[in-house]
Order: sequence, then structure tokens, then C-alpha cells
Amino acid sequence: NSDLWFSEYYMDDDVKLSLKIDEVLHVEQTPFQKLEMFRNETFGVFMVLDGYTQVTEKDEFVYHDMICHPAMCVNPNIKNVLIIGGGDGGTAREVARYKSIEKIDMVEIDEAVVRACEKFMPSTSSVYSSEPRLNLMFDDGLKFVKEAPAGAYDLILVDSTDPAGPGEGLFTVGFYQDCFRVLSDNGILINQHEGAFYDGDIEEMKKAHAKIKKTFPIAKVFGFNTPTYASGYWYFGFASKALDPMKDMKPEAWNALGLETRYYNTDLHKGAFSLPNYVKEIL
Ligand code: AG3
Repeated sequence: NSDLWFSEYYMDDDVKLSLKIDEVLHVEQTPFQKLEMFRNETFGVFMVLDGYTQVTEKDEFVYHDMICHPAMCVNPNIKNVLIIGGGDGGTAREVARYKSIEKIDMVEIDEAVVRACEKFMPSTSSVYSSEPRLNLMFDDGLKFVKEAPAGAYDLILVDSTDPAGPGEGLFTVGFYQDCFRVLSDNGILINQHEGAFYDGDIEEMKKAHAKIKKTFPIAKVFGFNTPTYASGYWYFGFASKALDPMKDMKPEAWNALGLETRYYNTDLHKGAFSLPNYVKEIL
């Protein structure tokens, strides 16, 4: 009875979360990062990149509901979507539930992530074989938005790793400016914004948010419960040229779609944008 554990450190040497490993499914050094897939009895299959948990079968529904549905509730007329990162497929899966969306371009830098998830995490990756509107490209998202035509997308979802590592460029003013240009007039940018509880995390959030605020007239932050990310509560940024996530939300229209979601609903939408004082202070 071997006792093998995966630990993610939240503070350098005194706080960590550990998941017992029942099975090591995959370990690979890709050209971009170290990719590991494990199985834990409670959380199911989970994927780790460079030592940080990215996605688990048990709690991915929270993250993937929240990266997609709040924006769709604010602008139900979104037709063209760009996903940057998101190699597990969970973000694309949620986007694909909207019949009104015409095109989903997805730019993932690391093909190995997609291949491993296809093999071990069908609950997120099955979208790759089932969704004809999805155009998956293996490329650098930074370069992609630089070259994309102005106004090409109504929604950009940045489903990235943390600001250190291959995702670094996705937390820069240059990138946010490119997103601004590539978005249509009612365009929305949602991006991975880190946690806010531990010192390092809140610093990153503060920096990222200051850069977005410089670029977009509307820049907000919203949170959601994430048992396997540091502190159990995580944030996305909502940035837009014209639409306010609270004032412009359309609960009737969204509810009329009849989508079944396990985390998101239009009441929770309002709560998610209501922030604790220690977060408000740094924004
Ligand atoms: N994207 C990464 C979320 C941040 C993880 N960070 C961490 N554990 N320190 C998740 C990908 C889901 N599609």
C-alpha cells in the first residue's frame, strides 16, 4: 500500500494542499512545461502543469461555468469567440452549448496538453471530436492576437496558466491592447486573474488589473469557489469596451435559453461581482 501524494505549495514552506495519488497516468516534459496527469479518488483525474493544479474532474465545472456564462449573460448576441489556452477543452465545451455562437477559434500553445486530455479527461476534451464550429490551432496566443484583424471577435476567453511560465505574456499591457483591437464594439475579455488570499497571488492580481484598467473603459473582477486552487476562491477579470457586467446583464434572456448549469445562475452572477473589502482595496 504505497502512499504517494501530490502537493501544491501555497506559501513557500508552510502551506500546501495535497491530493493522494491513486494512479500516475502521464508524465511528460513538453517543449513548454512539465505536464502531469494523476488520479485521486475524490477529485478524479487531474492535470498539473509545472507543479500547479490546472483542472480536476470534480471541480472543473465551477471554473468553466464562470469563464463562459457571465459574459454570455451580459451579451447574448456573441457570435465569434476566441479561446486562448484552455487545452483541456472545458472552456470550449461550455461555449459550444450556445447554438447562437457561430465560430469558436481556440489557440493553445501546447499540443501535448490537448493530447493528454483527449486520452485521460474525456469529460472536458470530448468537445474536440464533437464540435464542428471549433477551430483548434496550436500556436502562440500572443502572436495570434497581434495578427488577428480588428473587431474579429465578440468574446475573448483567456484560459491560461499563472503569470510565471508560458502564460506570462498573457498578463501584459501589450496583450490587453491587442485584445482591445481585436474585439468588436460590444466585445468582452475574460481572463484568468489568480487568487487574492496569499500575498503573492494578490500582488499578481493587482498588477494584472492595473494593466487592464489602463486599456479598457470597463474593467471588473469576479470570483468563484475553487477547491483545488489556492485558498479555494479564484477570480476572473471582466473587461469590455461598452458593457457593464452588472448593469447590462440580461437574466431573462439568459434564463430563457434553458441551459442547465451546476454552478452558474443569474443570482450568483450578481454575488460573484460583489467583492470582499480586501480585494476592492487593491483594484
Ligand atoms: N487554468 C489555470 C488556472 C490557474 C491555476 N493556478 C494555480 N493552481 N496556481 C485552468 C485551466 C482550466 N481549463
